[in-house]
Order: sequence, then C-alpha cells, then structure tokens
Amino acid sequence: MAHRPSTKEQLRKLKKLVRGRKKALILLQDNPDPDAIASAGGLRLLLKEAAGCETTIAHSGIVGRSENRMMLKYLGLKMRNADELDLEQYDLVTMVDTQPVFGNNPVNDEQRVDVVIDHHEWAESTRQVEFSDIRAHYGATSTIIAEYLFESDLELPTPLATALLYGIQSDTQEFGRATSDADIAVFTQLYPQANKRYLSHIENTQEPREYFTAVSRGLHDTRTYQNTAVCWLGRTINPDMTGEVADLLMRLEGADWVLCEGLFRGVLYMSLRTTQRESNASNVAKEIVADMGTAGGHEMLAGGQITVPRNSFKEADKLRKQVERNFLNHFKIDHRCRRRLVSRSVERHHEKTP
Ligand SMILES: [Mn+2]
Repeated sequence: MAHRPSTKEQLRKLKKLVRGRKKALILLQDNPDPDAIASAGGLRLLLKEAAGCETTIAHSGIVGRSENRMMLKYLGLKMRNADELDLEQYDLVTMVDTQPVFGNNPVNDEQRVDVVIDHHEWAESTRQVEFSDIRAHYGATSTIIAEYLFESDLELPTPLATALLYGIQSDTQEFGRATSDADIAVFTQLYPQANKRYLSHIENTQEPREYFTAVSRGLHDTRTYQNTAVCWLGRTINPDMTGEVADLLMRLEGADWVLCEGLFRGVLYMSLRTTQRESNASNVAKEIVADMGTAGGHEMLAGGQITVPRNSFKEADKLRKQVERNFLNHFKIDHRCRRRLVSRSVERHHEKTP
C-alpha cells in the first residue's frame, strides 16, 4: 500500500500552498449536512490562521433541515449561493465533504480547485487537484478537519468543537456505521470542549408540520421486496428528506437495503442505505443511477441525483421507476414479490377512527 502521509505532513503541505492567498472559497455539496457545515467552519479557522485569508463559504441548493440552519447560526457562518459568485475571483478554491466530479456541487469540468478534503470514495479526477486529502475509511470529514486543527495547536471555540463533534456523530449515526478509530479518538478529544446542552438541543430540533406530512406520505408509498424497501416521496419539501426517510426505513425488521427517492426543484434525489458493512453502496448507487445522473458515497450509504427535464413530475416518475428497476435487477429480485409497508386495511381502520 502506498505511503499515507500523516496529518502533520499534510498540514505542512497545505500551509505552504495557502501562503500568500488572499481570497479563499470553501465549496460544499449542494444541500450541506452537519458534517459539511462543521468542516467548513473548521477549515475557515485553519485558513485564517495559516494565511489570514478572507473566506467565503458557498454552495448551491438549499439548507433544508432545521438542525442545519441551527448549526449555521450557532457557528456564525454565512453561506453564499455559489451560483451567484464569480469563482474566478478567488485565488484559493477549496472543497470539503465532496469532490469535483461528484455532481452534487457547483464545480464543473473547467473549474480549477486547489484543495479537496473529503471522506467519500476517491474519485479519479481528484488527482488533478493540487492538494487532496481523501480518507474514505473515515466516518466524517469533520474528523480530518479536527485532526488538522489539533495538529495546529489551535484553540477551538466552543461552537466549533460542538459542531465538529456533531458532524462526526451524525455522519456515523452515532458510530453505527463506517467509523474508524480516528473518529472515536477525535470525538473523545472534542467531547470535553463541546457544549452538551446545545448538542442535545440540536439533536432534538423541532420540525414544521410539512415534515411529518412528507414522512407520512413516504411511509404510505413504501414497498418492500424481500430484504429491501423502496420508497417514493414524490415532490418533497427539501432534498434532505430522502436520506431522512431512508434512515427511518432502515429500522424496519429484515431490511438490508433501502432506496428512497424524491423530487425537489427539478432534481430527482435518491438515497441508498445498507446494513451490510461489506457491501459497497456507492458502487450500487452509481450502477442504478447509470448514465441518467450522478451518484457516489460510502460503503453503507450513498446518494445520487438526476436532473429532471422541465421539472416535470411525469418525467421524474419515469426516472425514479427506472432507478427502482435497476435496483431490483441488481439484486435479482422478482418485482412481483412486492408488499406495501403500511397495509391498506390499517389505513382504512384509521380513517374510521374519530
Ligand atoms: Mn460527510
């Protein structure tokens, strides 16, 4: 196996690269999650210390979930819409928690990227980036960023320590999936510095009524096929809902794989989950999305997106059915063994209840 440079060596290289840069940009995935947001906060501090950079954090898409909006506020981060920025204006372009070709970020083929720090499966094109640190065996990008911060001997403000801790906790689902010793070590080191009251607050964020409508619709539209569950949310309130409902469905007895799809602003989003540690959800996601869109992820969870012509519901429905067919074919599952998750009789019964 090739020599993996230590965090110390990487940090030295990164500092050398950023020296003298004035305007830095940190790009995130389109609908950033807690890990991405915390990583951006950490990298911003690193860049400020290393080069005194003025930093802009940007992404396309929206910050949908309440917990993510809360985190931004707590960290005092302002997010810009990447589509409204001239990326050429920046003399340092960085990415965290995603990579240039993933298709879930604003970077196109021509865009120069200088720094990529991520824990998703390595993409070949990331090799062209001057500085990359890809640790696919890590549960969170927050872990990598925290290692850099520790190595720099920087004092972490409480909100940042708390956010990084939550980034690790939420990406690993409290260490239930894809966790390395490094995630646990960093988590343990951050823990005394984190604000536990805030942590419990963010873990239990309240959601608007529409959230429950979306979950309910999703459950009613879930079908099981042997050890898999397939869910179609239809038009949904935000792109994070597919991951949210997929996680919920993973709690179904006997479910080893879950596929959840939803349409949001002209994009069909899909989330894939598996209990099987030795599987490669990322490869399955790429296979079932095929040339319709882009996909990527980790061993136990992955996602993808497909642009829907004219934001048409009919087109989206066709595309999601194709993804479902590809999914069932991949596992050689007979389409006819389908069962509703929530039985009709239960629904009727409830309708009668006053
Ligand atoms: Mn992540």
